[in-house]
Amino acid sequence: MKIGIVCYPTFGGSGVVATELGLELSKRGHEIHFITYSQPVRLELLSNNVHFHEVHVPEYPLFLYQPYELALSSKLVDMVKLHGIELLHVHYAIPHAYAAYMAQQMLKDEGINVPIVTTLHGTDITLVGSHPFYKPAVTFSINKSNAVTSVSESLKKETMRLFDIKRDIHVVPNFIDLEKHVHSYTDCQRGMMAEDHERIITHISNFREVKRIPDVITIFYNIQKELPAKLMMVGDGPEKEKAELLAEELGISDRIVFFGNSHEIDRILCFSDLFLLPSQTESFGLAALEAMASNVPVISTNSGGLSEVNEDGFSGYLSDVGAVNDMSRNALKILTDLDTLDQFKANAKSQSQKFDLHNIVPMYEKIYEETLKEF
Ligand code: GMT
Repeated sequence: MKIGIVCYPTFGGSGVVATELGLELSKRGHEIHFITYSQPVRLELLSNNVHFHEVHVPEYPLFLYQPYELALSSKLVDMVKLHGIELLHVHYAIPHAYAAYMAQQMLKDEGINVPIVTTLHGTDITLVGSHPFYKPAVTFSINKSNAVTSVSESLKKETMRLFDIKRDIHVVPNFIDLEKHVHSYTDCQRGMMAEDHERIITHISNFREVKRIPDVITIFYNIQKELPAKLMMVGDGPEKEKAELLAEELGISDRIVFFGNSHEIDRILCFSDLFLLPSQTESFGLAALEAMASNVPVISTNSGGLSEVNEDGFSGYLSDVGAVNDMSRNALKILTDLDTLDQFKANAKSQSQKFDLHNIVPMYEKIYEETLKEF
């Protein structure tokens, strides 16, 4: 199949899923066209059947806001015509599903029919999409898509609760390429980051309010009072400075490394002992899955789809949002004794195998085939 993939090309989970999906589909013989405003961060190699088409938005002084959707719709029309793209798979409803619908209508006018598959990722529904300013357009775009997928049961339920949805939603969970996470957790140059007796705790996110970054710092503060530990803070976003200030106030700055956005997630996870994800809400928690695939158990909240990913008492522990003392106690339960830690590491790896890309990607292929047949 010739598939056009639209996504945010950034470090965010939706862009990562879209990119990894495109790459795997290309290995399975499909021709993939990424259409977005810059080359997706995880898309390192373009090839015979992996193409990238940049959406340009010319600046014009009349516009306070440059019309990205318009530029994207036009680019989609051009690329479908030029490359014979058979299906558009858009990741993140806003504004991608809306722009794809406009492109579909323009193409229809020229006798070209292209179905749209929309994948809902989380904040497009829970935080942004349900805002009254966007809600009618998001509802319309979901209902007009030819197939809709959601990354968890929880997100599907939220979508049905928040919007007037008149169609079915398929649940296709996030996935992981286990072959990329084959390293052993005993040999990861951890000596560069910490002493042998220190535990390494890691958090990776876009440092937005929804991630509850102060909770990460507080949980780590409680942990390091009980045993020697270091905290790796990976990513960048509006809450980063607050986190740095809190660490200073608590007198633990020298125990925390702020990496910023990193292309070396695998290396950092390789030397990590525990992953913290105390989010307010999380439709899935791809970062937690990546941690588990690297043998790293997860301390998370039980919000959104996290309970579909992290199994309480097995791959880590789940607590209520804001229950930092409970999360600290659970972290210490895992970290204090080395045999327990090893057991949780092995469990985390085994839990991640449920999301093996070899089982999940065919679910998307089946949806494409059915959509094309029915369209
Ligand atoms: O907030 C983020 O983590 C970024 C956001 C995105 O759209 O890039 O992530 C969402 O999509 C990911 C991939 O499906 C999910 O794993 C994340 O849980 C989800 N984030 C939230 O729901 C807050």
